[in-house]
Amino acid sequence: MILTTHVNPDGDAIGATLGLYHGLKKLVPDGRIQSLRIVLQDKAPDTTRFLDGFDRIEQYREEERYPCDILVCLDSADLKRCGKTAALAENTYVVNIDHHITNPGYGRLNYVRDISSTSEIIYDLLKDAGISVDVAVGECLYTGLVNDTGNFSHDNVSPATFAMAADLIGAGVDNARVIREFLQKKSWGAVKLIGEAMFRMAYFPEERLAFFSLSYEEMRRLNGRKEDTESIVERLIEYEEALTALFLREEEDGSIKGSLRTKSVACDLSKIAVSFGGGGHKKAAGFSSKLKAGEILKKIRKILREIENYS
Ligand SMILES: [Mn+2]
Repeated sequence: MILTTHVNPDGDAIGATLGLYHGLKKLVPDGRIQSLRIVLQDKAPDTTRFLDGFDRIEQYREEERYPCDILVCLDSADLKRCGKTAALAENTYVVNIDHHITNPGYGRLNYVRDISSTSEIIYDLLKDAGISVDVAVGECLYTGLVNDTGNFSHDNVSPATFAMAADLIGAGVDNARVIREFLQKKSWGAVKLIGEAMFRMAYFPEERLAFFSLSYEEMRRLNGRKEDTESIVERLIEYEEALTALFLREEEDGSIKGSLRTKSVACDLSKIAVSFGGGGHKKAAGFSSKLKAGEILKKIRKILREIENYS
């Protein structure tokens, strides 16, 4: 069995994957699951290095063989979001566990729920299976929760989310440690990139859109890594006048990775993201596109101008 998650994995992707990994290890006596592995296209972000099991995460290599009877895809709105590990889905029983409303149900077994995070789904699964959630597992799931709720600031936080958080803290998870390790430890590159984004962000009053675009060349010049750009879109939307934020980042191959956030109740970003081949949630979504950054910006501005009662 192989566990995988989406490209450019975030705290929820890693937290849910490691949480399930630990849970399966507890559920099935040693040796019963043959070669339970975690294989991802990309490296897990350094901010998740403190999590138990981080060193078990393997990066996919073309030349290696991956015997696989069951492939579990976590936090991936569609199969191609898994990147190169999507190839393992061929002739394999695919289990799809996710919380993105745009998920089409690409697995043989699909467990998709519209809740805060995939980590919250894994938490429920572990509880239902009667698996005890200890500190190590709890830290993984708590990190996922903190990631996808914007540290409990988004409106995907439900009473069940807080109940889960309370249970994890009760099990010994150190809230301050997770926040410090995962959220408040930024590399030099990350700090510089956020500074650059804040300094150079544009604002389009008609669409109430905060916007920043980063070329691959600029990212290299600032010594930034992909994972260092994670929080930029969340910072753009902090501007009080802005209703929507768009962050575009050029990949090495010239394609554009887009991230969207909105405060508007009239706006459904998951639909916008789908129209660019991506997916996500109403208030947070993303996509990857071959279009030029300028074209994407133009299209999104037009879409926003056409939304009724946009406020
Ligand atoms: Mn997620």
